[in-house]
Amino acid sequence: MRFSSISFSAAVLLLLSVACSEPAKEKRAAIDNLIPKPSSVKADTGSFQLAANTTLNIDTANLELKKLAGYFNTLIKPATGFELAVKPAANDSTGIDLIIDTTIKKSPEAYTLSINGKKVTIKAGGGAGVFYGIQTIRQLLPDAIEATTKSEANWAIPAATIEDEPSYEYRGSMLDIARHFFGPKDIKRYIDLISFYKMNTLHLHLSDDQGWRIEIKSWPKLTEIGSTTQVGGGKGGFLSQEEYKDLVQYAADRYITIIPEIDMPGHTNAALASYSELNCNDTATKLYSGIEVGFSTLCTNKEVTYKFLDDVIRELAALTPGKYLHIGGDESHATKKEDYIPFMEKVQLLVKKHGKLAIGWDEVANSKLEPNTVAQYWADSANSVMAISKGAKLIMSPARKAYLDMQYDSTSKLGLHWAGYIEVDTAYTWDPANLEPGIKRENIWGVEAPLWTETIVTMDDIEYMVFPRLPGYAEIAWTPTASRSWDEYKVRLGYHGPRMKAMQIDYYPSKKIDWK
Ligand code: TNX
Repeated sequence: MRFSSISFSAAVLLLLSVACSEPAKEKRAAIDNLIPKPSSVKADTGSFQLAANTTLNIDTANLELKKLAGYFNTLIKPATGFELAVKPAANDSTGIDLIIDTTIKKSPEAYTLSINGKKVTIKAGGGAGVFYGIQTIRQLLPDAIEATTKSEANWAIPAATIEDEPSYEYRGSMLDIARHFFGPKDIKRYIDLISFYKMNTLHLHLSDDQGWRIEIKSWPKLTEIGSTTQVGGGKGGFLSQEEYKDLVQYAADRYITIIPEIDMPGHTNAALASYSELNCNDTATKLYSGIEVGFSTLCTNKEVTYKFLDDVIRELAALTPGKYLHIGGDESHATKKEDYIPFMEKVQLLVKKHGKLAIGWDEVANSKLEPNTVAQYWADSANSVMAISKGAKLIMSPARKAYLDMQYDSTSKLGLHWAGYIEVDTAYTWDPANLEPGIKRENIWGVEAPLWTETIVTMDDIEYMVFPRLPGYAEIAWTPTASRSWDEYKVRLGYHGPRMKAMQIDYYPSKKIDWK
């Protein structure tokens, strides 16, 4: 009796351990794992077989579609070895149809994707939608599609019909290349990574106390002096205008707009160290490589300050096809409020003079706002509500939820924690339109997750802080809140582990996720 009960429990244990190890091997259909989650997905039976002789069918007179077809080929070529022929679309063609149909009345970012045994069709009102349809196909292909060398896999795309469109128009991330400098190669990788999750904006923080990172031809010492260090005292660096233009184009080819930020009147020590005349006492400051904030200010009542800003904004506007320039305005603790307010008003007018619209951190709301100035909520809901009352739309970047430089928990080796610890669930489980009383859906332009780089030195560091949180921010911006739930999302994210590995992303393996 006793013996048999022992063997019975041993058998149960054995069964249990077999059962427990099972889910790790279990494969879920790729169609169930898409991030961000599409508006509507109907899985079908069968699949489309991608092969060397598959054709990309387009309206060959459309240059944008030609580019998109080229992009598709560059995505799949390393892993598959295929270079698909691009052909004029014909009604009976088999293969992959990329279609821009300008009669579609939805957002140009919306797309439909249908896949069956004979054909894959992406249809959208604009190129952006086609691009997002391509990203969805990419996620439906095996993870091995991300390999950088030829890899053996069954390149099948599961049959389905997907209809999809973004919830918020603005979906972005910010990269601070001022505290630590990151050059074109890293920035391009960053662009590639965020575009995979259908984000459309990269905000580049180009100047701060520790470094000035963009060439300004009319004020050359900004980079000759102001770019030569970074946090910790490294050699820093800067982007030449040619490099910057190339990045803008690289981003545009991925339907990403770069928004350049020159932070002011505070966060300006690098400029103050480069030109003595920008200081009220006419003495250049020393270069700075610490991580304090709030100690520097441009001299707001000197004429030369506005000549300087006019030149900087003019050159930056000429490099920027997008509508917006970011003028910072945060943490200007060394500027008197009575100086800060007219300063931010004058700078908005300079931005306007050069044909652009301004974005400022939420403090900008203390000044009069030009029509269409956007406020970026990061810390102060009262400022943000004031911005709304002055007619502004908001970008939502609440530090306690969306700051990619916040540590995951108290054991994180990188990052800060002044706004709290942000584990993957904290990063995901918030609704921009339900975070602060007084900030409603109609006040919000979109969502941005900023990465400040005081503690971030290498691309690996970037990846570790950005992933796996960024896919969640992308989903918050893309997928309506009513269609999102943490319990469901965390499973999908678990299945993205192998994908991120295939993309060689050095992500933080959060214990909140059952990684596959
Ligand atoms: C606050 S957020 C800042 C940045 C810092 C960041 C560090 C904002 C507008 N200002 O200057 O880098 O905290 O988390």
